[in-house]
Amino acid sequence: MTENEKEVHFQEKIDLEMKIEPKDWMPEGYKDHLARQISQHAHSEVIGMQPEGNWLLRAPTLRAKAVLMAKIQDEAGHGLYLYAAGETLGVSRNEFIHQLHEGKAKYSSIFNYPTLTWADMGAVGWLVDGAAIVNQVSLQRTSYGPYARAMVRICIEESFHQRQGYEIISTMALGSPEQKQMAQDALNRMWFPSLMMFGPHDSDSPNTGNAMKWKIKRDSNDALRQKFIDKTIQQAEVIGLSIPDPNLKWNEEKGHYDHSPIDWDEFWNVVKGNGPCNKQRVTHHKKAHDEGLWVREAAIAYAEKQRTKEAQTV
Ligand code: FAQ
Repeated sequence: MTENEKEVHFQEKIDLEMKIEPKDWMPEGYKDHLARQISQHAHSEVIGMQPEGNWLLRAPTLRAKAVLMAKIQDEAGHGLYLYAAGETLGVSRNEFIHQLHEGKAKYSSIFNYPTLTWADMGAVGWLVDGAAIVNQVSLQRTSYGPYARAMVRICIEESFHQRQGYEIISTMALGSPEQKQMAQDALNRMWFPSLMMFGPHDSDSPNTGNAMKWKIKRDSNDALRQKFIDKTIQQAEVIGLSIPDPNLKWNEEKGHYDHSPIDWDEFWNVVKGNGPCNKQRVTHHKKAHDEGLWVREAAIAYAEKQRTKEAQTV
């Protein structure tokens, strides 16, 4: 088959909703696009452990601490599934991490905001995991098999994460006036950054065209953001919190809520590395990575030893 025929056959498979698997032929552009998105997704899961790790030693009860610990460990697992999915594209995990440290690979803007109070643990689970689920449920139907399968498993765990966050925020919202104020303050600070997780407007999203053609993305940034807004407003109402947007209004004609414009200057500033915590997050990741070198070396040495042993017994 010529390259052109291979490309036609590839697109036919995509159009027929068939999954592309690691050994299948794929255009370089598809491979690069996936490696970029999967790695930035993996980095988000891992960097996302930091804002929550900040509260682990200050959780108000033993139960809250155990639940938060389990949740943070799940995020590490999500990073692992995603790095493994990314490695099937021929890029090593080391290379992905190198790109993160060099600032060539991105991670979600939301994790560059500080978590100032315990209520933020509620807001992260409720809003950040809630937004992540909306995005990831859609990605369960992505065209690349290893990414789609990772998403199925991740979504099951994310729904537990969203519930743990909602439990924290609702307990505080229905608690004393001071607790309710903390919950409202967390919502005020996290609302717009959560909407930014879905990326720029479709008209300013350079990757969407190919992503939709190749069915890597199944819904656009704006469509997913709107879905998240529509479902989250009711959740806020149930616990008596107000979404910090005076222009939220049900639009009968569209069947969706209208909302205020998003501050895209703030978004790009954070994406470019100038958010409140960007430097802290990457510095911490580098330090942890360096300090873990001996663990990686020990694991490699052990695997080598086992291989030699097995070779000798054959
Ligand atoms: N932050 O052309 P588009 C989680 C970049 S997991 C930073 O629209 P695309 C779990 C984008 O990369 C959360 N950068 O790009 C958890 C591109 O730059 P590039 C992570 C962003 O890929 C919870 C440029 O802007 N989820 O939270 C952002 O078509 C709690 C132009 O944008 C995923 O990663 C942003 N928000 O659409 C963990 C889902 N938005 O790469 C711990 C998978 C855009 O060309 C605690 N990813 N950019 O240099 C996706 O679905 C997509 O990649 C989008 C962006 C929707 C994020």
